[in-house]
Amino acid sequence: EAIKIPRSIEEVDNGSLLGFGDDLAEDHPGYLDEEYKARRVMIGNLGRSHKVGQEIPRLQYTDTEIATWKEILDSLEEFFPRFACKEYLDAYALCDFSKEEVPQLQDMSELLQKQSGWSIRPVAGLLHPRDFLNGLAFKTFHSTQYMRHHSKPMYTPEPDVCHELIGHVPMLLNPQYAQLAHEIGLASLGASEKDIWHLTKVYWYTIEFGVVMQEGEAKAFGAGIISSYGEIQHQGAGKATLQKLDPYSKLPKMSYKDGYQQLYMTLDSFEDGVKLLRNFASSRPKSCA
Ligand code: H2B
Ligand code: FE
Repeated sequence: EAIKIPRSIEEVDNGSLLGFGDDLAEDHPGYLDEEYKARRVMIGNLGRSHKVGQEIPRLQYTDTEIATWKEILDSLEEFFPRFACKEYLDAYALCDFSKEEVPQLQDMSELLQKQSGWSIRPVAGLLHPRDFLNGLAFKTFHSTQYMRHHSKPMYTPEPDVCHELIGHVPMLLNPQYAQLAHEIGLASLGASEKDIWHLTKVYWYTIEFGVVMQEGEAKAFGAGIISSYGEIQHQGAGKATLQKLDPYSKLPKMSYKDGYQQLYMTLDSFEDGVKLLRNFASSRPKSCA
């Protein structure tokens, strides 16, 4: 099948989901909660029917959902000053998150547009990697809008609105980091299946689990570290292996389920990371260019 290269964000499909979608797996914390599942379907449908250019519908989060948001934020804030990189701390301050309500994707999208020219597009769940990466090429971040299950506030097996808003959105306010994400996206346009898999790993070791060297220490910028109560302490404790990111090399297999990462890839700085990924992206042969 021919690889389609989208020419605009409208041509990137936001409906092709991996993983759960509406049917939660047996080990998902919300598996037996019919009310939770119905709400996810409702919120997912809002994402599915969203058209580029429209405002993202505002959700009235329930008291239970707001309590989850507050609990996560309260717990993580304790660790940010020690373990997050300085760009994250600045960006987090700029977000000025309330704990009395869950921020609206529309408001965060407007803040992003103003700061770095990026937009948020709502999506019903874990998006297909090609579509997700292609979105980055159009400075668009596909974001879920539903909340994780309240029974496990510190755990989610999939992206949820807390992971997106705490982990991803703040860093995208930083123009250099946003550039880095853009380069990964550009490299994905028209890429072969094999290259999409490689770029998924590049994404994993930077945007999701990246660390940057600052004053001799590896500081977190990856959303999977920043937005996780356990992972941020694990990474901050400094026991995992560090390895300088080399996008040209074969990258190690990603581990999704077996606890925390045992290996983090480092950037010397965001400036350095942008250069590295720009050179890498422009050296990629396009399978159908
Ligand atoms: N979809 C959504 N909704 N959020 C993500 O963070 C995400 C995704 N990450 N799809 C992508 C896949 C990533 O794991 C790579 C590119 O496959
Ligand atoms: Fe993520």
